[in-house]
Order: sequence, then structure tokens, then C-alpha cells
Amino acid sequence: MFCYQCEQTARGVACTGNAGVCGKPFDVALDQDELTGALVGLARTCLAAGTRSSHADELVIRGLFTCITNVNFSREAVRALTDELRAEKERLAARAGIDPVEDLLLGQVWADDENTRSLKSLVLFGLRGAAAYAYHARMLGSVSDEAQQTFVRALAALATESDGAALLDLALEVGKLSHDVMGLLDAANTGAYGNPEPTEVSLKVERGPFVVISGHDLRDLKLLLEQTEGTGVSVYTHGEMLPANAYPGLKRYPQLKGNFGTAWQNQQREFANVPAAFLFTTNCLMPPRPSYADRVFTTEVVSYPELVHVPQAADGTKDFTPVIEKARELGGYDHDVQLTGINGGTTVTTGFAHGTVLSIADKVIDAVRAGKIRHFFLVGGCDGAKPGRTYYTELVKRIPDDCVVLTLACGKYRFNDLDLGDIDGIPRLLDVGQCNDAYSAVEIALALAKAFDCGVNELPLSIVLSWYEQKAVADLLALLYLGITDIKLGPTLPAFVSPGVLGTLVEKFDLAPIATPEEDLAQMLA
Ligand code: FS2
Ligand code: SF4
Repeated sequence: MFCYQCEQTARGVACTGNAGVCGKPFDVALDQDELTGALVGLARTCLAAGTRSSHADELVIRGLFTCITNVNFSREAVRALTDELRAEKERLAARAGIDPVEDLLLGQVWADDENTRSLKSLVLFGLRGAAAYAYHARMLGSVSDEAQQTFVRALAALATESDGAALLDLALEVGKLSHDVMGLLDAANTGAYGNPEPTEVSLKVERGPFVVISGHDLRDLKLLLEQTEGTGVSVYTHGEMLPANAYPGLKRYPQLKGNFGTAWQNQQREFANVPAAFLFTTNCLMPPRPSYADRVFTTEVVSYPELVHVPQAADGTKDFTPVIEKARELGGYDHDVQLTGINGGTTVTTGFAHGTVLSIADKVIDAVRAGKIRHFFLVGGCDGAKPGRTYYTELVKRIPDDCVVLTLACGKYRFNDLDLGDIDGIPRLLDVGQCNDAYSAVEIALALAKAFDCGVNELPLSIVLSWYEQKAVADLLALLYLGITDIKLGPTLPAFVSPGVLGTLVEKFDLAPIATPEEDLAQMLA
């Protein structure tokens, strides 16, 4: 196997051998390469036929999402999807009266010269991340024809393009795609469940049976809430599902009680022996430990051998009865259990998406003009297990009192239970939402830039990203596509970015690796 798509890749180079650091076995990795090659074959056949199909569109999104880190560990599921893709390719080719284009062997990409391989990786991993966002929007009925065209064109280019400048342009097009699908998802989520509102979320688990739901898909949470209504089974969010507590259409369910645990990489410790059912709607699933493996369920594109998968019926419904029954059988705790965040806090606050922040834009702008807010920091992205990630906690703790911190995605668990106080009633720590809510952060930045009649790069705003998986790659490409410069990236630079490509990104965008919190803070405030 060869996989170097995430931050925890072996030795900071690549996972090879029998299994990845994430637990993905070599045969699943090879099957995912084959699936990706089949996606390229399907995309090229669509281009040759001059047509797509709604089934092909759906398969492209599902196929890309399946290969994201910590999503799918099942050979059976990956192979079935590959077969489905190939059948659709044959069907489209036959319909157009052409020969289907052959699949790409991913080994060819991995064996390419260093810079070509790096740029193609940037495109492919960005596409995977963007596909996750497109998938969730699709679950709520939002599909963009333009986005689907870009997915197909960029996939096909993995086999046909080798010019460095063209591949870099393509990576930025994937950035546009990522921004567009995040916008689509934002509209779909807020259209379905309302604009998030500032919400204090409890970290206490109340007595009685409960389900913990993880991942990013709000529709799954909605279905679970409908099905647990009046059952006496409580629901807690986990990981990236935390911001769901702020949506009016979701928080109105009284059995949605709060949030359980912290970021994904702590799940094997935090789930051990917990008397509850766990439902994974997306990444990040880690190989379950024996003490709780019997109570973990998957849905959507998430799959793991031996775990019960809750499928979606043809009419779009899902039956979470096995999950709810498992929660009942386990019974939960017989007394309330007060859990805390990493820093000992007992609540966290979320819900500062663009709707809320822009509703108080005048207040924020006044505070900046009066010198009460000196600087904004966007400290966002993924969490992970590397010790170097304490940088983000240290950075946030050191940010001076006259500065505001925006955050998003699961990296915030490092500091979201800290009480940073407020500036004239404006909280100093604003949780914008999930990784896809980078769209919201961009909207806020654009609105501030407009108010101050300057570009985003001229704002007193610094962006410090933490990356782990491919949605962070999609988010980074979106920011680069928007022309945002001076972004700091950590905890380490991606193994798939070659020195040559890094040089280009530094030259064009002033992208920089994080240094120490002290040095970076001094530089950002200078
Ligand atoms: Fe965190 Fe994992 Fe949000 Fe990533 S929960 S690293 O998937 O997408 O971020
Ligand atoms: Fe390794 Fe990350 Fe790939 Fe898993 S997803 S095999 S940890 S590089």
C-alpha cells in the first residue's frame, strides 16, 4: 500500500506495509486506489460521451468521500462501490456508442515525478474533501451542476494532465469548488434547520439511556431526533456534530442534551465501557476497542467490518431502531455524570456562524474602530494525536485580551472550554461551526473587509490552520483560491507537498509552517 493523504502518515512520509497509522489495512488501501482509478475512468468516459447521469454524479461524490481518512475500512463496501461505478461507466459508454475509457492505475500517480505527484495529490485530496461537503448538501436535496462538472473534469485530469502550471491552476479550481460546495451546504443546512444561534452546550451526561452521534451530517441527527422523540433515550453530539446544538430546528428537541467527549483522536479512551450506543455519520472513526465495539453503528459512507451499518432506504428514510434499542439495552448511567473539556470546563458555547456574527456586525465594527478589538485570529481545523498540537492551546491562551478568536472544526476541542470572556459583550471565543463552516468564516471576513473598505488580506486578521485529513486540504485550497495570503499551517506540513510545490505556495501565497506560539503571535500582531 501507499497512502500519504493525512497528517499522521507514517514517519511523516507515507503509510506502506500492512496497515496505515489510522488502522486502514493494506488491502482496503489498495481497493480504495482501485476505486479512485475507477472514478477517473468514469469521469473520462463522461467527458468522452459528452454527458453525465445523475447516478454517475452521485457515485462520484460517494466514491471520493469513501476514501477520506477514517471513513471506510470495509473491503466489501469499497469493492461493491467500485463495481457500481464500473457498471455505470459501461452503461454511459454504451448509451453514447463509444468505448468506455479505461480506469487509471493509481500506482502511476504515486510513481510520477515528485512535483507532478504532489500537485495531483493536492487535486485529488482536495476533491475528496469537497466531495464530503457535496455529499451532505446532496442529502438535503442540494446539488450543483457546475460543481459536478468540476469534479468530473478534475478527476479526468489526474490521468491526462501533467503540466505543472495547469495542475496548480486545477488545484485552485478545486479550491473554488470547495468554496462553492461549502456555500451550497451552508444554504442547505440553514435552509433546513435555521440559522445557528449562540448556544451554551452542557458536557454533563444525564442518567438514563443515550446515543452519542458523531460526524458532520445534520440530517442524520435530525432523523435520530425524530426517532428518539418520547422514547426516554437522550442524544449527545460528539466531535464535529457539536455545532448542531445551535440550529433551531435541531435544538428544539428536548432529548438533545449536550455534547459527549472531545475530539476524534480521544474516542478509544473516552468510549471505553460507556453504556451507550455510538453512531458515526462520517469521519473520524477509529478502529473500535473490544470494550465498546458491540455498540458502535455506522451509516452513510462510513463502514467498518463487523459493525452494524444503518442503510438509507430508497425513499430516503433510515431506521435507527437498532441504535436506539442498543442504547436502551445498555441503559446509560444510573446517575448524572459531569464530563469536562480538555481544560476542565463543564460547558462549551457554539453557534457563531455568519448569520449571528453579521447580525452584530455594527457592534464588532464599532469595537474595532474604538480600538477595543485589536486583532482577529481564525484558529481552525482538525485535531489529531501529535504532541505538537499543544501549539494551538498555547497560542489561544496567549492571545491578548483585546483580540477575538474565531474557531471551527474539531481542533477547537483543545481550547473551547476555556472562558476567554468578552469585549463589550462580544465573546472573545466564537465557534463558527464545523470544518465546512469555513464558508461562514470567509463570509464574516468578507463582510468585515467590505465595512473597512479593504481586502481580506488588509484586515487585522490572522489565520492559523491545523490540518489532519482531506477536508482541511479542501478548506486550505478554498482560502488560496480566494487569494488569502499569510496562512500558517501546522502541526506539520503535508507529506504530499513536495519542496518544489511548497516553494510555489510560499512564493504565491506566503503560506508558512507554524513556528512557536510566541514567535507566531509576535509576528501576527506586528
Ligand atoms: Fe475533525 Fe475528523 Fe471536520 Fe475532520 S472530526 S479531523 O473529519 O472533518 O475535522
Ligand atoms: Fe496513513 Fe493517513 Fe493514509 Fe491512514 S489515511 S493510511 S494514516 S496516510
